Amino acid sequence: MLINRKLKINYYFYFFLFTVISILIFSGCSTTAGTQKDPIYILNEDGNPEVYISSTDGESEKRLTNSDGNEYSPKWSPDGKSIAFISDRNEKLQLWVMDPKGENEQLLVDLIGEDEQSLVDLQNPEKSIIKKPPDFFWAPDSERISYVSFFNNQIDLRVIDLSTKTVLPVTKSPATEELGNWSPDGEWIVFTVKSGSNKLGIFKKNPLGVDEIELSNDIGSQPRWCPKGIKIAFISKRDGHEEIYTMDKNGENEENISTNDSVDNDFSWSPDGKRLTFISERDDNPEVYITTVDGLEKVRLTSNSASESNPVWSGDRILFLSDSDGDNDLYSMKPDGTDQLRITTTEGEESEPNW
Ligand SMILES: [Ca+2]
Ligand SMILES: [Ca+2]
Ligand SMILES: [Ca+2]
Ligand SMILES: [Ca+2]
Repeated sequence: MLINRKLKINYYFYFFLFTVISILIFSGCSTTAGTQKDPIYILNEDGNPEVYISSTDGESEKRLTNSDGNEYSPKWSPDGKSIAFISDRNEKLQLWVMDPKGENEQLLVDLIGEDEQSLVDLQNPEKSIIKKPPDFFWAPDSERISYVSFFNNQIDLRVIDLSTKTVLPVTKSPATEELGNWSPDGEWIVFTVKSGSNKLGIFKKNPLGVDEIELSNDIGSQPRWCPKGIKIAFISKRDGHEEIYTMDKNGENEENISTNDSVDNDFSWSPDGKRLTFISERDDNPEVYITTVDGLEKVRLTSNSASESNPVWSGDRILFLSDSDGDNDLYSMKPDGTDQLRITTTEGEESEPNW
């Protein structure tokens, strides 16, 4: 009896230990997946861009798409289960989604109408009405995507529900809007009205309600909520050149935080919303910098005569592009500029990194 009982206690103890260890390992993995995902990007090696994924250490990379068309703008869903991207493989710009292995590609929606396709040629932007791939942003719930549409010769913002494929108009006006991201609570979409209206500026709208609120009368670009939802950063040329501004989520306290006569742009929030990384040419050529959200403390993180671009802050690292060996490659570093790591080594052009 006693031996039996001892065995039983041992059994329960080891079962308990196994469960605890499993939970620790499992939750550790899912935490990582929720923050710093593997870098995805476009690689154009032979005139045919494709979506690629790399491990964070650069040791393994994999092509995810295989089409004759041009792919653009791969973006992770916040839950890390899907990658959305744009492709013109069907002779028109469309929004697609696939899983992280590059399988189960699914067409979501046309971004441009039949009549407008002939006006858009992203490979020759100087001849194109739209100069860059239409913006789109995952909702925090990973179930919806906001995007820019170009139909009936009109640029508007829309939201598609991924499970039902229902499309909801966010704006419907002759004005030209530029899309920003979702507020972290998923309630609001921030956007700018750049032309074609007597009310230009930065607005927020709740796509499921009726509220549309003006935040700024500046026709700033790239409005982005901070990950904690407290502030919105944007680029403004109100001083004649590009500067990074912040404002409170209600539009108050607009503040120039880059404060420099050179071009400052291309910013990305830190996950805690306390700092931003950005590109500045204040030291003669594009370099990666970080700044505190009040703009008071700035640190240059890179130092070379090459061009750095597209810094993306995720977890405790910054992913960025540099053409230091003649063509763009993907690198990452810590937010203090140390531990720089080269991720890709191709002779092709990497672009549009996301992680
Ligand atoms: Ca392709
Ligand atoms: Ca419009
Ligand atoms: Ca540089
Ligand atoms: Ca390269």
